[in-house]
This record gives sequence, C-alpha cells and structure tokens, in this order.
Amino acid sequence: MDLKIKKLSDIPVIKEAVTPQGGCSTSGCGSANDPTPELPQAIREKIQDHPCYSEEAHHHFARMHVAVAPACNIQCHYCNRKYDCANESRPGVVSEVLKPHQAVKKALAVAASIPEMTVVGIAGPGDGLANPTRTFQTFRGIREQADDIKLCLSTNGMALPEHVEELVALGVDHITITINSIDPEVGARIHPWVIWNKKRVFGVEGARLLIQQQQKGLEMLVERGVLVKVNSVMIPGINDEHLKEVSRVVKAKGAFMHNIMPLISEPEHGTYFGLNGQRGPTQAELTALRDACGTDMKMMRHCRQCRADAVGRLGEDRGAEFTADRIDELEVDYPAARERRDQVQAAIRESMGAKRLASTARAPVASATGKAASRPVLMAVATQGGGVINQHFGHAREFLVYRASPEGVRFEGHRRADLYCSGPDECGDREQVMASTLRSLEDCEVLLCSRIGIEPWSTLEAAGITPNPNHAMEPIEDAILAVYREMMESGQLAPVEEGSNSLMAEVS
Ligand code: CLF
Ligand code: SF4
Repeated sequence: MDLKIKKLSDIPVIKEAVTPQGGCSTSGCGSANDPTPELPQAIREKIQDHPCYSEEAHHHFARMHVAVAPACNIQCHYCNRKYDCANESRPGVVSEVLKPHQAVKKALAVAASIPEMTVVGIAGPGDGLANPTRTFQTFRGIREQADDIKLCLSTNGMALPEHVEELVALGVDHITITINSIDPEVGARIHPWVIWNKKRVFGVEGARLLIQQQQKGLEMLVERGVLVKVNSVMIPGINDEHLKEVSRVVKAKGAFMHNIMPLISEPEHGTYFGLNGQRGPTQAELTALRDACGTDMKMMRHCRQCRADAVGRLGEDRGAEFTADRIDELEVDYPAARERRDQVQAAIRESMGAKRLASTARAPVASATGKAASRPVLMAVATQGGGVINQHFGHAREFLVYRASPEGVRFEGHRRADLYCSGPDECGDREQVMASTLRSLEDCEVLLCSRIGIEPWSTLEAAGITPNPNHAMEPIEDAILAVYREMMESGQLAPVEEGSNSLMAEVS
C-alpha cells in the first residue's frame, strides 16, 4: 500500500525571506537568492548551464562524455587500465571506445534527442591529452557542427602545458585537472611512474614532473580565462590531510572549484590500492575534509564519478540509448534540433530564475523566525531532477542529502541506493536493499519523497529516519526548509542523546 498524505498543518510563511530584487527573472541577474552572488556576471553566465560547475544547473541540464581516449601517460595506484580513468569515473566501469567521427555523430544525436544536454566532455577512458589527435579531432568536429555545445575536458595534467593554446583556440573553456598532491613525496605514493620525453620516470622524480606540469597547466589556463576545476582523489593516510594544502594552493592560483572525490578501492578492481587493502574514506571523513577545504574554496559536492561514456543528467545514465551501432544508423538534422534546443534551454533558464526568485530556501531560519539557533539536520531527498521532490522511494537509485541549519539549506552530496522496487512483480530482496539504504542514510533524520509504501516507511521510522511524502512536487530546498521549521516549531531541534541520527555532536 502507498501512502499519499496531505499536509496536516500550515507551514509558517516567512515573508521577510522572499525579497526579490530587480525585475529580471532569468538567471544570472543577481537576485537575492542567486546561489552564486559572489561570482562576476561573466562567470555566472559561463557556469549557469554546466551541470558540474553549478550545483543548481545539475538538477536541470545534462552532460555527455565521448570515450575517444584509451591511452594514458601516467600510472595511478587506483587504476589498472582495464577500466575507465578513475580520476573521473568510478573504478570497475568500462566504456565503449569510439573513433572521433563516431563521437561527433553521437554528440549531435544526443544533442538532438536531449535538448537540455549542454556539455560534451572527454574524460577517458584514459587521458584525453595522452591521445591528442583523437581528442582534438573530436572537439573540432563538434565545434564545427554545433557551436552551442560547451566543450569540457578532464585530464591528469601531464601533457597539459603543450596543449593549452590549442584548447583555448577551440574554445574548450571548462577544464578539470586531477591533482592529488603538490608534494612529490606524497605524489610518489599515488603515482608510481609517468611518461616524460617518451621514457618512464619512476618514484619521486616522476611525481615531481607530474606536479610541475599540472601547476604550469593550471597557471596557463587561468591566465587565458579558462575555468579550471581541480579533482582530487581522497586517499586516507596518504593525501587526506595534504589535500587541505592542495586546495589552498590551487585556489590561490585561480582554480574555480575543488572536487574532492572518495577513493573507491576493492580487491576485485585489480588495482594496486585495491589489492593492498588501501581503504577509501568514510562519508564522515569525506564531509569533514570538504568542510575544512570549503571555508576557503568553492567545493563541488554533487559529483557522481560518472562513466567515460555517460549520457544524461548527473546521476542518470542514458548511454545504452546511444550505442555506436545505433548512432551509425541515425541521420541528424542539427539546424532543426538547434531550434528546439534553444527553446528548451531558454525555458529551463526562465524557470530556474523564477524558482530562485520565489524561493525562501536560503533564508536564515533563526533571523526569519526570531527563534534561537537550532542544531543542523541532514535530510535525504528522492528526485528525478528538475530541482523538485518527484520520485517514489522505491524507484530511487540515489538520494540527495541536504543539511538544514539556522543558516539555510546546503547540498551535502548524494548517496547511492539499490532499487527497493524494480517493477510490479519484482521487488528483489527488500530486506537486503533496506539494510543497505539504512546504512547509506544512517546520519539522516528525514527522507523526503513523492510517495512511499507502508513497509519501508515503518522500517525507516524504526531506524530514526522519518519519511515525509507531504512535499511532493515542491522545490527541494523550500520543502527542506519547511520541514526544518516544522521540526523547530515542534521542539524537535533541541540537543539529543549521543548516538541518535543527529548532527548535534558535530556542532556542540
Ligand atoms: Fe564531464 Fe567532468 Fe566536464 Fe563534467 S563530469 S568532463 S566536468 S562534463 Fe562532473 Fe562527472 Fe563528476 Fe566529472 S559529475 S565525474 S565532475
Ligand atoms: Fe588510470 Fe586515469 Fe590515472 Fe591514467 S590518469 S592511470 S587512466 S586513473
């Protein structure tokens, strides 16, 4: 049985919080609720429809990767080359490698089918710049036929300086460099060798060369106005503390954003770290490091470590709809597709701007209500995108986790989940699925979804996570703030006992 519960109480409306300033409802006009008020207008315009560079955009816009770059020029201890480059992808994922002409056709076909797809990235399966001919042929082909698509590259940085001018000339203005260290001693524990002048250079000397190339590439890109994101893989006991220094240095050199990703390390991946028992960080360790670096640097918390041939919004994978054999058969009328793309994207931007203006989500709760500050609460959300709560609990493959506090609502990250319900007759091993969902949401107190069955409801509630389907189809941050206010009004935000699902210990 599904529960669809009506609102039982009126949520207090906080009028002071709705303070639209200016008449333009399109994004980038600097409304009171602009998520990036600190950024110059030109940069806001660059990132507003890039799902990785803007947390807000990732609810609405899609990206795709074309896997054209199989070779690599360094070795990472979390990679065994059978799989995609683990600097952007989850290990254990293999992508279908395409020739450049196939990749261009695929980009056009996806752009025609998914008009909200705004970015084509090259992120493996090896390193884009270790395969420069294939990478540049692909970028050039897309640029010539579809100049409305943003071009994006993820690289380990080893060959970056020699390709900066060509990247800039092609208009590749979003580039990610994976930087795991700025100290060769630390770097050598992660990267055992690099290729330099066609020879392998091992150990600390190799790591020194890698760091030198990465830093030089970063400086050159920033000088030329390219938005640089830095990815780092957090490896407990090796570079976890050191990443604070990495974050500080890359920010000082002009990197736009830092994406600290957890090492995912299992023996079955066959990597050096996997086979030698190197663990990845816990969720709490990852959050603590991101928070420590985030006081100074803009942090990315919505990365999904996606495949080198991923297609769709972050968190969804529509790659199976666009396999090489299907693409070969397609005819794409791009000028016609372009018209539709322009219309759809304009409508999305308009709706994002309107939501932002109407939103109360970023209002400081304490000042708006006049109440004393209360403890923060983590809430999980089931959503299929669009920035609203629109997914049945049983259909969620991931939950977005937000932190509500007296200062407002902040996105914390996503947690993967197994499908609780995979069809009317097949519901898999529900006990096992619930056990894994409870583990992944153990620090959350509320779960917001559009609907939920009574059985998982009871299990979640017994574990201290209150399911709440009362805010179906509402904007996520508004709903979270409303629930937070309800909790505050009903006295649930007082300090609680140690060991319960609460963030009190963290703030006390
Ligand atoms: Fe791809 Fe990377 Fe460009 Fe995004 S992904 S090349 S910046 S378009 Fe994004 Fe995927 Fe995380 Fe990468 S969620 S793995 S950060
Ligand atoms: Fe593997 Fe990517 Fe490292 Fe190359 S850069 S070794 S492909 S993880």
